[in-house]
Amino acid sequence: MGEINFDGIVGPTHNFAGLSPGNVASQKHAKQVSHPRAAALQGIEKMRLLVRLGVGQGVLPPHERPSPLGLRALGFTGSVPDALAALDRDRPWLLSAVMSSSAMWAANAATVSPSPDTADGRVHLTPANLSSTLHRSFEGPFTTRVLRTIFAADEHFVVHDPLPMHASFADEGAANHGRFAASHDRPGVHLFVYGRDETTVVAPGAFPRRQTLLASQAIAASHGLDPARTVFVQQSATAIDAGAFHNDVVSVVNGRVLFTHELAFDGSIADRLGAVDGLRVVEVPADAVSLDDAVRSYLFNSQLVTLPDGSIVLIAPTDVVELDSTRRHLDELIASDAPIDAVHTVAVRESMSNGGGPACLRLRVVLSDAERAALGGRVLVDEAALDRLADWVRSHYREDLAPDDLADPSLVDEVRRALDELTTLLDLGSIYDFQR
Ligand code: SUG
Repeated sequence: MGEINFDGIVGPTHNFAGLSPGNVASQKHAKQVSHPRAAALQGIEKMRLLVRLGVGQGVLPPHERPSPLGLRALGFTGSVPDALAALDRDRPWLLSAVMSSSAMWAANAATVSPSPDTADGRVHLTPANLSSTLHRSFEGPFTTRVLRTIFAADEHFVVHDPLPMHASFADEGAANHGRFAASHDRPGVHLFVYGRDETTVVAPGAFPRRQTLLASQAIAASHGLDPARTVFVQQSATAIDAGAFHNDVVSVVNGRVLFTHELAFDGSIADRLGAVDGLRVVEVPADAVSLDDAVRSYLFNSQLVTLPDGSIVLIAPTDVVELDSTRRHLDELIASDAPIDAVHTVAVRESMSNGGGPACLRLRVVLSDAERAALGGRVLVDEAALDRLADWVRSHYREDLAPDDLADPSLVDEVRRALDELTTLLDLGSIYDFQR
């Protein structure tokens, strides 16, 4: 039994549109020129590091853009370039919404419960509805199609429908969920973190609370998790209002370890996690690293992984060594007896500029050998497969993309050629609407 990180491949329309209120980096970089080729290659190099460290690695394909669902919903049924031109003229922000490459943040693709924890002994996945932002609300149905292609073997896997598209069911997937377990094959304790209960309406001007308690509870129930081993904790309003729009911006779980900022939760988080045997909470005090520095550096949006030799390493964005407070604190942490043995940094600046660090880019799935063997497609990658993906990126992706380029008709053709070839590389069949 082992963990596989499925990373979202950054799409050819990766761009900075400022579409996510409450996400400081997205707002700050709005309308800047993006670099899709560099972005996708940075993601591939991060995966290469994980492969070299001996951690299972998979990929999820980019979504078709412009979003066919988004265009249909807006009443466009004819020529795609004409639709883009009309949006560009009348409502440019909707143009960037249908062109967004936000599905790259696979931590928001779904919530996953591995088979040792579910009532029927199968792996359960619920694609996130991402109902809090318009551009991301287009993702759920296609994510469902992709997951049902990869996790198709129904003796092993259940891919649920996303929760209904209502504010009461607002769900952002694994970014607000962590699993504690003594080892991957042991029964886990699930921590679901929510921003508001389903009856709360957030005051205008406050940053959005993107996950409801009801959504988290509905997922835990449909996955058949043991209520005695399932914990629901509210994220602190202070953290959300400092820019922690997902809980994975301020904490991360691995094994028996919770690495978290002091202000991520109100009150003692350890007291809420009594069900975790041998729990180790590594809490970073606000006077060592302020919440603002945590959000700026994405210290906690690191991947915390157990390597084959049993050591625990943090895969952090390079930003953590560029900022004094986080560099100093990490040095102290590694020298201490805290259960984090080493830090590896990865350069994922293009993703970071939209508020996505190393942990945002991956969906963790714990699988047995039999489950792993039952995966559909050719989505598990080794270094040779990553080389092929990098070549594919180099031959199809633009170096730069400016806001004005989003309506360029030739971009539509480029995206289709790239994705068509990718489905062959990953052996996924005709998953895209344009292929059907
Ligand atoms: O949902 N950014 C994403 C970042 C998601 C990060 N994921 C996790 N924390 N797991 C979001 O806010 C920005 C798009 C833009 O502005 O162009 C965006 O969607």
